[in-house]
Amino acid sequence: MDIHQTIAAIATAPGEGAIAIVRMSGNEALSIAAKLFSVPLLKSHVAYYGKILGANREILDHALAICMKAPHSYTGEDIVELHCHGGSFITKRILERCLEAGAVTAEPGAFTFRAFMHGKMDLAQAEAVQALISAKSAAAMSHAKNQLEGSISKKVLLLQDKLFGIAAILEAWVDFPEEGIEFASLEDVSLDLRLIKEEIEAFAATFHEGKVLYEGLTLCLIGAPNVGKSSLMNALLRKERAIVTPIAGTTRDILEDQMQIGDLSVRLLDTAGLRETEEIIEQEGIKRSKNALQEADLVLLVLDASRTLLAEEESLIKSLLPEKTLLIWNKCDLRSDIEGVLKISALQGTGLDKLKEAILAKITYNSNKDEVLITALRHKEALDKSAQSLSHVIQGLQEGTSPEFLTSDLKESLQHLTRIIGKDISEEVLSAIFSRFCIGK
Ligand SMILES: Nc1nc2c(ncn2[C@@H]2O[C@H](COP(=O)(O)OP(=O)(O)O)[C@@H](O)[C@H]2O)c(=O)[nH]1
Ligand SMILES: [Mg+2]
Repeated sequence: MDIHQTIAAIATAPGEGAIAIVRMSGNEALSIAAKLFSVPLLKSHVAYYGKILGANREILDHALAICMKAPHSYTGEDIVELHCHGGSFITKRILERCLEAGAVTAEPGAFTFRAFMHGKMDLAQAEAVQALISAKSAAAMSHAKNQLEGSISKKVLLLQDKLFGIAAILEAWVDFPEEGIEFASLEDVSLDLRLIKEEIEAFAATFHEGKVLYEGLTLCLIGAPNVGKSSLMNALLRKERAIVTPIAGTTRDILEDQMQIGDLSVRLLDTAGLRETEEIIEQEGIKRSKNALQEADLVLLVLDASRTLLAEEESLIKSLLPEKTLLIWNKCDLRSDIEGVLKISALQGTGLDKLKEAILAKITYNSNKDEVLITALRHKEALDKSAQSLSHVIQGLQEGTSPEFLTSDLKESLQHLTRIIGKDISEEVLSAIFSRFCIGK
């Protein structure tokens, strides 16, 4: 991405609206504005009312124009914003006029990319801009805002600081092999490294929670036919979404719907009951149930409290991952002396609040808004690699490897952390990140 040209884009959402904004950023922004706006933009950060003029001085629109002179702007460059009437035709025409007058079209994320290149924000903050725009729940928005304010960057810098301290000790050992050892004992350094590594791993482990926060949670109802999966789906959604009948094999296809649990958005899947069958449609439904099972973040295995467990159910329970499964005893209106933690009646709607609490507890989602979570796979991979390099250092220390060799692993660990905030990063990675942005951001 070339940052020497002056870019222009429509910054507001497409369609009709009261006002739309066309903006430009770059060295030529002000001189281009002088060609197409009837009033000179003398002062920075002041709105001027005037006319947008075509190449032959014809009036295209009446508008407000604001310039924000470098470095006091979003991108760190001269920016001009034209606030015009919000029709899609007129805004396109005004954008074209900017291009005629010397600007080039902005690629997705180009403005934020420039902000990053000019040191207005680091890479984790730039990624937060997009996260904020695409946030679909209050919790996701609040997290993105913290990230934009630098929460992830601060945490990374803190970890790096600690590693720099260790690097200094290792270097002292190299430079002063005799006295150096007195700076710190081998055990102390090992212990410190282990603690830092654990901290990095714990930070990486927040990825799951972060993903749930942004993308929501997929819950899958699984069980034998007629245990009340569809009834539970309806009870949770509070509407008659799925067909419920006493006939086994009623649900064939996967049914899907959205709901909220606490501040999380949840995708609920109802599936065909698992059993041996010759019926072709039902067989296909069962195949789909098994796929949905794989895809789910959490499986709700529904059991019928009014009868004893079937052999198939016993083996199903054994085949599911305990950390991904909740056992739910339904039809407790028919029999309540059952031993089980989650007892519900989908028919009467009892036990559902406890079930929701159990779901939140199971996915270890805590709505503590101040906790710093990572949500980008890129960040998780960098943290994993950083921890891995540290384990090489720790292992080397134990085996008595000379400090010279250990410093290179330590540097690598630091480098992986640095990539999160965006130094030392390849062009491909950068363009992959910014191409996900919208145009004009
Ligand atoms: N008594 C009682 N019957 C239920 C309950 N939940 C479902 N049923 C009945 O069990 C039958 C099968 O329910 P359905 O939801 O279709 O089960 P699915 O095959 O697992 O989807 C229907 O006749 C429901 O009315 C419950 O909590 N208590
Ligand atoms: Mg069903």
